[in-house]
This record gives sequence, C-alpha cells and structure tokens, in this order.
Amino acid sequence: MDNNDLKHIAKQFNIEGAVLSVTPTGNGHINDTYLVDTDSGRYILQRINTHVFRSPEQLMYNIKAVTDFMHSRLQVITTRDEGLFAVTPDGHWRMMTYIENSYTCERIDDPEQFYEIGRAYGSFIYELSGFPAGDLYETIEGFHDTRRRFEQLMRACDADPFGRKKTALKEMRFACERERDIDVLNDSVRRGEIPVRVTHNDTKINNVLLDRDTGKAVCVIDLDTVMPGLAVTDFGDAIRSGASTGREDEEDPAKVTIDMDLYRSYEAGFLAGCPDLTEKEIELMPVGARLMALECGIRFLTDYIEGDHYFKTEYPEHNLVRCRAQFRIVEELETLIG
Ligand code: ADP
Ligand code: GN1
Ligand code: MG
Repeated sequence: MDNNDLKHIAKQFNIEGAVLSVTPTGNGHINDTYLVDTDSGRYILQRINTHVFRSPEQLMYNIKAVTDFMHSRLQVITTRDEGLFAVTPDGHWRMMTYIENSYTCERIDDPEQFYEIGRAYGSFIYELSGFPAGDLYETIEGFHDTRRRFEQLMRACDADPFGRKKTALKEMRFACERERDIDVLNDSVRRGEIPVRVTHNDTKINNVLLDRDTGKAVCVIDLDTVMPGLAVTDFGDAIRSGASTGREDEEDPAKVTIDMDLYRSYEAGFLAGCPDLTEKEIELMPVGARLMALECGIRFLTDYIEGDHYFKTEYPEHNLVRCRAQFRIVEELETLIG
C-alpha cells in the first residue's frame, strides 16, 4: 500500500506526535501489520483480515474486553471519534500499543525461551479464569473443532475446484487414517471431563513478546482468537510451532523432528503459568499437541485444495509443503509420546 495512504490511516487514531513512517513488520499469516513511527512514540497498525474475521466489531469488542480485564500492556488505541477500529476504502484498521524493547521468536534457540513462552500462555489462561467466557464472541466458529476441520477437508476434496487433489493423495490418506483420533477432545468436553475456559487459541511462538534484555515474556499478542476454548489446545499449538526442529514450511521432512527437551521446557512453563490445570487436562496435553499438529496440517491442506484463500502464501505449493511438515510432526509425536 502507498505510504501516504498508510500515514493518513494512522492519523485517524488517538496517537501523539507527527507520523514519520509506517513500515510493514511481523510474519503473521492473517493480518497485515505495520509499525508506525511518530516523533513521540511507536504504535502497531493492523489491517484486519475480514475474510477470516467476518465481524470486526465483535473481534475488537473481545480484544478490548480482555486487555482491559488483564490490565495488559497491550492496549487498543481508539480512533479520534472513540471507535475501536477505523474503516477506509482499503479495509478495517486497528491500532495497538507498541511494546518497546521486545522481540518475537520465529525459532526457539534456547529452552529457556520456550519455558517463558509456556509460562506466558499458561498465565494468560490463569489470569483470564475470572473472566466470564460467555461474554466473548466466537470470532471464528468451530475454530479448534477438529472434526469440523476434517469435514471441511473432505468437502474441499469432493469439490476439488483447482484440480489439486491428485497432487495431495498421500496427505489425504494420512488425514483419513487418523480420523479415529479427531474426536478425543470434543468427546472429553461433552462428557464434562475438561473445562471450557477463556483461551488464546493461536499460541504460535511468535505471538509472545519477550524482553530484549531479560528474555522474560512481556506480553501475549495476536488476540483475535481469544474466546472460549481448551487449555490443552493452547498447550498443543505451541508445541507444533516451537518444539519442531524445522521451519513451519520446511521442505525437507527429514529436518522436521520434535525436540523433547524443548517440549519439556514449554510444558514446565505452561504448568507454572497455569497452576489450576486439572489432572485430566494435564493427562490430555500430549493429545492436544498431536491433535493441533494434525488439525493445522488439515487446515493447510484444505487451503491448498481450495486455492490458498485463507493463509498468506508465497508460491503455489506453499500450503502443501506446510501440511507435510505438520504431518511429520504428528508422526514424530505419535512415536515419542503416543
Ligand atoms: P498476525 O495475526 O498476522 O499473526 P500479529 O498480531 O501476531 O499478527 O502481529 C504480527 C507480528 O508483529 C508479531 O509476531 C510481532 O512480531 C509484531 N507485533 C505485533 N504486535 C506488536 C506489539 N504490540 N508490539 C511489538 N510488536 C508487535
Ligand atoms: C495463523 O495469525 P497467525 O500467523 O498467528 C492462524 C493459526 C494457525 C497459524 C499457522 C486466525 O496464525 O490458527 O495455526 O496461522 N490464525 C488464524 O501458522 O487462523
Ligand atoms: Mg501472529
């Protein structure tokens, strides 16, 4: 987007100082993120992906409610007319406080880092345990309903709108062979064995900001999917993204393994951050890890078959490559933790 347009959008928010520059930042797959530099501070400007999040009103209501409740350092900056987002011909925009002196990891290079990320996601759930889950909107329906994700894949394959199915038969078979697995968490909730809590639901390692000097977690970001969910899926989604030795889009499956030392560090951090997890939740944490990798692979595969309209991609097979890497993680976890 044109820099002047971006500056113009930034000026619609309640910020201090003259806007000097607006530059793209971050590696998210969903929103467009920009760093706004003014002569008296920095801010994060994001274009909300309204193809993914159909109701920006509900999305921003959730984020405002949760950040206020937690007294988070991450705060919504309102527009000059006190709105939670701005609408321009280019889309829907929100602004958040920029957390200075922080960084995000795309890869874990030290188990301590992963411990910190685990502690941050664990305490996120713990801090929100007093927040009434029913007050939040479901920003994406059935987000971690693995059965629903599986069925979406089956429907995509039936329609096969781009004739891509024939290039993904092995992956299809992989998913189908694990169909018996995918109801475990749903069934456990239905039987009342594990509680529905307010959870983050997108616990990738790069959604925690760490302090540049101390390495300690400063705050959890990317709150678009904060809604009622399961602690075990928040546990699992980070394992697939942080305990893997390969990139999320690693092309060589041999490079994708699970580092159990990293797994254990994250687990220790998560348990320390959320001391009220029930025995059953703790028992199901490995299942959460395996299922989140499977579900994420299924989602990448569905998007590949459907023509890449959900995740940002850089080349035509990108989602298929990502799917293969996730399925490697599933195999690894099946071997290592059952
Ligand atoms: P997406 O939904 O696209 O993943 P995120 O909200 O995770 O978007 O932002 C993308 C990246 O931008 C983050 O991984 C982080 O590096 C950076 N970022 C986002 N918000 C902040 C913030 N408030 N302070 C500092 N950096 C941020
Ligand atoms: C997306 O927004 P980002 O990049 O943090 C996705 C997650 C996936 C992840 C896979 C709202 O996360 O669910 O696990 O990509 N977020 C949404 O990398 O769909
Ligand atoms: Mg993100």
